[in-house]
Amino acid sequence: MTDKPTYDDWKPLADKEVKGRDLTWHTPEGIAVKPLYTSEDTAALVDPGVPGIAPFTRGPYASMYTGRPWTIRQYAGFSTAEESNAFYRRNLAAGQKGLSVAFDLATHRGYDSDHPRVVGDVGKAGVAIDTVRDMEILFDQIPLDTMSVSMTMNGAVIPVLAFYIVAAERQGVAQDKLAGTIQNDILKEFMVRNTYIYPPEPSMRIVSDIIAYTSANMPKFNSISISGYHMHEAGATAVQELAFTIADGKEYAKRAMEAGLDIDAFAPRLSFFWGIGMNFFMEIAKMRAARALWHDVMEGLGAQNPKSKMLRTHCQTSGVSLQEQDPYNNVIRTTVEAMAAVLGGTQSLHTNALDEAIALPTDFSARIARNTQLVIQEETGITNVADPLGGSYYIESLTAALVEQAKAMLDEVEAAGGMTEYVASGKPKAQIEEAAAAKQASVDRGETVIVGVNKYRRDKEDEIDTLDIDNHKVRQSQIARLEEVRAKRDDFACRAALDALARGAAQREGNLLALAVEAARHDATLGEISQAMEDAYGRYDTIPKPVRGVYAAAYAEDDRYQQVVEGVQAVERRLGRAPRLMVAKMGQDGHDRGANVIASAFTDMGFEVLSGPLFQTPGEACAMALEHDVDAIGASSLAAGHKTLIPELIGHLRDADRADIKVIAGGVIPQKDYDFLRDAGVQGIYGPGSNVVECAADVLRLLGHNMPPAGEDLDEAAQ
Ligand code: MLC
Ligand code: 5AD
Repeated sequence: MTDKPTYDDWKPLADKEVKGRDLTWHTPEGIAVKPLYTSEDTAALVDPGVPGIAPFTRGPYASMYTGRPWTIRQYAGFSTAEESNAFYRRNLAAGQKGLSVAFDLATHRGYDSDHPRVVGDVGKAGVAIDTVRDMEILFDQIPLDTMSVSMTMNGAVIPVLAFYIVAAERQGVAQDKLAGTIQNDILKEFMVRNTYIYPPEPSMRIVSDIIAYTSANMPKFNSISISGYHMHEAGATAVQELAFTIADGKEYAKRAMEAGLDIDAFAPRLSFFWGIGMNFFMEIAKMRAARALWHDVMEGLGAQNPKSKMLRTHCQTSGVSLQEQDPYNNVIRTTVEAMAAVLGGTQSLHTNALDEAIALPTDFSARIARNTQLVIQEETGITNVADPLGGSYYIESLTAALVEQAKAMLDEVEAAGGMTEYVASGKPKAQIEEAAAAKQASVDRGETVIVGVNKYRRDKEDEIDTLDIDNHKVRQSQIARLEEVRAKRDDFACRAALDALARGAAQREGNLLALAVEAARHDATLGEISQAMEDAYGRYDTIPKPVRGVYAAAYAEDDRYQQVVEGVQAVERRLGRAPRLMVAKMGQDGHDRGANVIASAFTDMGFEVLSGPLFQTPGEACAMALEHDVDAIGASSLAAGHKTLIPELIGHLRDADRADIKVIAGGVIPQKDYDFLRDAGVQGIYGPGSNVVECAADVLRLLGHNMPPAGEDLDEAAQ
């Protein structure tokens, strides 16, 4: 028998075929992916073993999908509890298996629907929940003793979980029967998602109080969903997502142990959550690497029970990978991402709807999203073998590379004193923003191809039907119910329970969730329960600090970029100072990836950029713009508040006699709202897929500069 051919035998053949071109792919993680993997690559690696046995690289359960398929768990919520309940019931009847509640931003940030700061947010990006009564309606005719329910809540996690427990009680279901998951992952909120309420330290107490409460009273409930998803969406590389998420998990486990809990009493109910994007094999390897890493971390902390060391996860396909242009392509993207999640061994999955980049899902788009999973689960045969990719030379090599890189990053976190400290230093946020800016530059320059956006773009787009929510109507109905609940309750008992909660928060006594459950039984509202704790802890504010230099470096040689930079300089000569842009985030929308990318790119191009704090009211944004005498305001909106908040901002500018300040808008804004916004005075609208350099060129034009179209120089344009 001849010797088995090796990489060295293959290399000259490949070189000849491609005439010596280097076929190495350098990923954003800094991994050099070779054009071929062979048994030589895996010979030196530890064998990944089998699913269901430590270190669980190949999956947490022995039989995996051959025994039970993953849970089809679509994240949803909008408008009122009644409407969301009806939507859930339709979806369950059509094949969905578990529930996952999306709350509106007012709820996330601990405000009742009648609070003046949340006028634009009520019922928009999720369902509005103010009281136990709303929660009862949300789960009407959905038996909470058999349905597993995930709730994505972090800021107002105490009142929401308390409402859930009490709503179940009113359904006749005891706490120990409740199966589900609460997100309860506050560290990543400070890094990327931004729906925090209190400062980091008291927020960490809340997390460990919940872990303590659920491990004592709710044995089937997952106390936390340690989430990399939002880092992924904010632009993190796979290594950043892996390392920071595992480090978050370790931090929560350590805090719970410091609070006196036995690790094996709570660790089996810690769960994870990954974002799955288009880098197919990388995402599969990421999920496998995570399981191996978590196993080692938990061993290091002294866990004995195998379940404590077994990483179980939910996955969601990537929202930012989906586009407004040619939106049916999104069905294909989501299918590919869902396949990666499944081949990576997820326990539960959400597939995004095709209208993601425009609005919340309609019944139609939600059906296609759900059917994507049903088809994979029931038609492809993928579920018939546990971990079908185990042993692939490429997958195993990539998994090992990710483990190694993530370990180095975990060591860095450890050296900084753990993840709470590391997050407080702002370093992980800055690293993720840098990766995001680099990615955006690569898309804008066409190096990363997005079909239908920066390549194969259509001349004219077809309009698709999108969901529109009348937030004024939702707000009115929420206010009516709040009044009804407040009128009917025993105010004295309610006040006493809230006072006990406030004391518990201030004096570090008792369990905050237990105290809030008592207040919820007396129909305290979400805003009241949040406020009781805010009195002790205060509300946390941060000022965005955009990264610098990433854009400039990516565009060092680019003529058009140079033309824009010169345009900025010309305006600067005319004004006697650099043109000033304020990037505004109004309402409770904390999605700031886009705002940060704009701030960072415009700074590199020579603008003076003022980043407003998150959560401004239109009045506050206007006051800040006037104080700093800006030339233009870019309002970034990703949570559907644009039709309320942006016209209000323009109204304030007009009242102050400063209609000369140009207002542009960017983010998730449906085409059908463009005319409405233009009529209101918006002078430029930039949806997903907009080129940042061209956006800057437009702003220069608005500021009176004679900026030529792309591809022409100024002299041609003048002719
Ligand atoms: C599973 N089981 C098996 C099995 N597979 N038993 C035998 N053989 C097999 N092959 C058992 C399990 O042990 C378990 O029972 C039960 O079946 C359910 O399986 P599971 O793996 O626990 O699945 P599930 O209940 O779906 O839980 C998955 C999870 C959980 C652990 C990842 O945390 C979860 O559902 N998370 C969802 C989080 C989510 O939806 N988040 C949305 C975020 S959206 P037992 O008895 O052991 O429990 C978001 C967006 C935004 O964040 O920003 O707003
Ligand atoms: N309904 C359905 N999906 C939602 N998402 C966010 N809010 C909702 C909702 N109310 C999804 C989107 C988004 C991600 C954070 O979660 O895909 O990108």
